[in-house]
Amino acid sequence: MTVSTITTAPIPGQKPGTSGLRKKVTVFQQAHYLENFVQSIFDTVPELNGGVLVLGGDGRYYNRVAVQTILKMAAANGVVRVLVGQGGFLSTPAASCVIRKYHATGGIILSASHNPGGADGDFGIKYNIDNGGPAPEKITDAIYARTQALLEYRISDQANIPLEKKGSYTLESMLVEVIDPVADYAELMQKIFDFDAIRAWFAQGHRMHFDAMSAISGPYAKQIFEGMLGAAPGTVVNGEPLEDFGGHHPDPNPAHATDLIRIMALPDAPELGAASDGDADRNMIVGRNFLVSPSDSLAIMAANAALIPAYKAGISGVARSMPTSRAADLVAKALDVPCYETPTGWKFFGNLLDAGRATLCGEESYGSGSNHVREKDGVWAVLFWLNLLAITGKSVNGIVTEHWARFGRHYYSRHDYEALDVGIANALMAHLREQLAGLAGQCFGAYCVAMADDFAYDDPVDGSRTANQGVRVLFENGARVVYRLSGTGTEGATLRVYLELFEGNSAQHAVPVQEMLAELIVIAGDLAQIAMRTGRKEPDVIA
Ligand code: G16
Repeated sequence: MTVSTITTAPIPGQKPGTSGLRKKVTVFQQAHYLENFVQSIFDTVPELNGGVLVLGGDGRYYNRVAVQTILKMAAANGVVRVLVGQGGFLSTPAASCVIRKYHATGGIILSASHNPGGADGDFGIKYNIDNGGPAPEKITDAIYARTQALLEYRISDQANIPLEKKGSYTLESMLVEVIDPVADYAELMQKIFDFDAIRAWFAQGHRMHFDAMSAISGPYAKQIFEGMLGAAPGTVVNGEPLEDFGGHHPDPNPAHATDLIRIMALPDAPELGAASDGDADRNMIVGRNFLVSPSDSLAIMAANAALIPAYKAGISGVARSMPTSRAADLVAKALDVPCYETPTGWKFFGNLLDAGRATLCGEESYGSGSNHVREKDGVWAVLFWLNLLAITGKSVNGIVTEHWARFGRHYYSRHDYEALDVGIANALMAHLREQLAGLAGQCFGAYCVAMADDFAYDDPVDGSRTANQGVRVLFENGARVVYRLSGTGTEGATLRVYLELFEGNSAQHAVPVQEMLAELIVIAGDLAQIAMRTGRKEPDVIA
């Protein structure tokens, strides 16, 4: 048993994006690729030497290999104890929960989230800090800088740890504890929600359909919904995590969770439909033939938080990413609590949650969460809705339409243009930025521009400034278009166009979304010259 120091060289492009480093599996399989990034984490976070690390991933292809490599590198870099999920599994929110519960120094989470898996799919790695949340940019920037100067890494040559069996093992002088990936998380959920009320709701014969998309939410959903809450066996489908997600694209949105949408449109559909993504931090909520937009879901959670045991004393504030619709802002105003607008990326919520300024956070990208962990949390969101259904006796559709009647409806859609040429996408954004100064006052039909800018965020807790976070165009009639390039893709560039239109009159609330947004969609396309510059007539994904 020896620790070796291996000579390496910097590898270009190891820059973490919106959520960690995401690349094709084949890129991660290149010699030294994973090791260089992992050593850069250990070099950037010296507290890990002598510290406690949490480790696990969503089980996608390469997860097992990467876990063993990281364990051997952790031992060689002075980590004294690692908590690793059995089988190498930990959902992203569960990893956050375990980091917090055991006061770990940090965690390494292996996932490319909603991106497809398998040998030809994507893989990813990110570092979370001791609050359980994604490392802030000053740390990810430092990790990246370290990758560009790295000349060696350290690794033990000891045999693999048997990850399939719970128990304690030693690797060099490091203690490796293989833990139940679900237990700590399930215990936390019991403290937040009214499990008795939900159990009674299922016992009355109410039904749910949860599609785990063959990803990591399956074991959590099965144990909590079917095991602890008494949902009928079979409530959770695609519940076994598979290395290639069974060919599913584990992204819970109408474009990829098509089975769920179809089932929820059947005459005998259950009351609640839900899905989660690769690493179980996203959620999609569906009523009978009725899709809940993630932005609305956040607003509705905020408006009804007092019905949930953990939030019954009230919420301190709400936070949403900038492109997320402004539905939550109206609720915050009614509750007389602040609403924070942050850049895209869950890492920006961490400071607000730590400082107690926000209790609930959410994003248009099918993510919501609270101060219980420092990641968004798919199963938590489904439990929130289950708890609301059980306590109110209302339907999903009823809760949403009542909310619109009270606050008005923010019609909302996101149009994605995927795998664009990077140069073309950057030029499109540059062209938009060039127009910004002259846009205010211009009218396009009934849409007159009130304000246009490139969003910058000043963190109210640590004073840091994050600029260039997306072009937003606000219209006098309350409509808004936002343009930004995704930071999570692995192929070319993805242009995201976020469209929003407020309608206060409930007689207008049943108009189909794309129909309501039709004029704004044309204006958004013209302003950015999308068809002309990209050659695309239609978006690849409408969410
Ligand atoms: C990540 C981030 C989210 C972000 C989403 C989309 O989610 O954690 O905050 O909203 O990506 O980001 P982008 O628009 O840059 O692709 P996940 O579920 O992929 O970890």
